[in-house]
Amino acid sequence: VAFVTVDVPAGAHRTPAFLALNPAGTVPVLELDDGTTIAECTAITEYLDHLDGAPMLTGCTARERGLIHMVNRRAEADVLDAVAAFFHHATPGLGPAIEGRQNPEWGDRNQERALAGMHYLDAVLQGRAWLAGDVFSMADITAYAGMAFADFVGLGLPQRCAHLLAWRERVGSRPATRRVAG
Ligand SMILES: N[C@@H](CCC(=O)N[C@@H](CS)C(=O)NCC(=O)O)C(=O)O
Repeated sequence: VAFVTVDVPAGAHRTPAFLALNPAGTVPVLELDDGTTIAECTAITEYLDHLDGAPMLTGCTARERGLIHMVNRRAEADVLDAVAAFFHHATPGLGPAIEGRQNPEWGDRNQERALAGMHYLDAVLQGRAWLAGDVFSMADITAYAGMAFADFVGLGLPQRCAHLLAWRERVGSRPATRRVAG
């Protein structure tokens, strides 16, 4: 995959050229050789994970796929998207040129939602190494990204969530994570 930087703080994701690739005006977007565009992290992950017919992150059996998608959706909605809503509404976000109509109360509500989402993930991790069971999956990546975003926006992590914090160390020490962070 050839990576192309999109200058989000400068509003490059709101230009007509970018909106033609993804009308939602968000990164990332995957552009295939035939011009097809795939947006949404989950959809992009599904595509890349199935390219060689041997998925490693999205499950092989019906049971694995069901569990991975359930936890992934909750990590996405209740942590990643909630942190994003906190960032866009309760902080200066991407700045006045991009943040058109902010609603601080909605931002605060989403801070509570994000913390509740982290407590949910902590409960899921009781007695298991990874969020969807014994195998590292897309759900772990989504949750890890949500928690990194929470750090970035100063939302903080609940210290009482011992399972979640230990899992975070586990994900952070994986070679692929270290390569991205590093
Ligand atoms: N549900 C989308 C969320 C994408 C998203 O929110 N991306 C952020 C990354 S910085 C973005 O483009 N934000 C720009 C904005 O909200 O204006 C996905 O899974 O790809």
